[in-house]
Amino acid sequence: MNNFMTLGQFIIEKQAEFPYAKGELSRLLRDIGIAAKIVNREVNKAGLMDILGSSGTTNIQGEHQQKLDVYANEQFIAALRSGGECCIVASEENDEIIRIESAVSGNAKYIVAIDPLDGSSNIDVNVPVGTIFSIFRRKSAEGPARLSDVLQRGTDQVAAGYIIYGSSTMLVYTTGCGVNGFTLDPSIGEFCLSHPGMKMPESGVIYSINEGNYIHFPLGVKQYIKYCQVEDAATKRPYTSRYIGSMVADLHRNLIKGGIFIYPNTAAAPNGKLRLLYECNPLAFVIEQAGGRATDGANRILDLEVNELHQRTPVFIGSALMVSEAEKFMAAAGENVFAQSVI
Ligand code: P6P
Repeated sequence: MNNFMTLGQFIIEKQAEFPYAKGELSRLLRDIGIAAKIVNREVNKAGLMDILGSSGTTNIQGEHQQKLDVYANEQFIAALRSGGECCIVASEENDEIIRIESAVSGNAKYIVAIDPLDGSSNIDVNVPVGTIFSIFRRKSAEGPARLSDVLQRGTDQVAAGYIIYGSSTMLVYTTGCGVNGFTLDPSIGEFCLSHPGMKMPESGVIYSINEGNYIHFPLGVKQYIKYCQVEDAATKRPYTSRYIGSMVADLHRNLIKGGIFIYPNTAAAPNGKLRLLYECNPLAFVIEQAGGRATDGANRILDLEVNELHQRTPVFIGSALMVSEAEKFMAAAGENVFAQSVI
């Protein structure tokens, strides 16, 4: 008798909690789990196969696509297409939405927004990377699903999560009833429940930000970084700086240990770098469900209007007390104040 619960068993058992417990969302999560196992197999062989390095193409973001970016994108789209529950995929790797024709004429109700392989520039140096996914129900009642079905607020997500391909491969997701983590057991090829009911520490001592961009940060962010570095035993400062350059890996560590991740705007990038639809919204859903907080420095990420497919947003996400502290510095400094230096 095995004493573990697989992702499939968990989904079926929890299905009653899903707002639309007819099995479609369960099957959709199963499809994502299948693609994750296939991508994991290739990520783990990177270096042994001709699958490292750039594909020689660029995506709409103007970013060089890694071979594994393209491969992961193809695998998730294929799994969603064959699963039959998804009618549109919005991917970081594709300029436009992808209509799943077989589903559009059918009765597929779900939209999936995905970053198939986030942080993939780290693949060649064996740093953990991740997949981030966000699931909506289509809003339009009939006819082919359309862009307006995709451009929904984060609060409208019915499920969201990520896969981290690291020292072990984990799938972490929420359907709005808490957060659960599953670790892939390669010996049986199943994701098994390893982190039930994940809760983010209310505070922490880790701050994650690319300090190489310090001179370009808003004044409030500069002042918060200096606050993190001040010696103060009562508040366990100075904090520890940890930044991997792979958002899923940084967020996963902070979810377990406590901490704050910040990718702010700059004068040159007024909306920051990270994408709202398939990076910040799904991760904000997970982090909030685990008891954390996610804003753009002032406004709740999940409440932000989504007007464009590849819309970017500044993001402050992590332990609730740390994010609130950072927001105080942002409010006191005023919006979009880019003082040249802060000692
Ligand atoms: P920078 C990876 O490209 C990514 O989208 C996130 O995973 C990561 O947190 C961030 O960008 C790193 O960006 O500008 O610090 O290299």
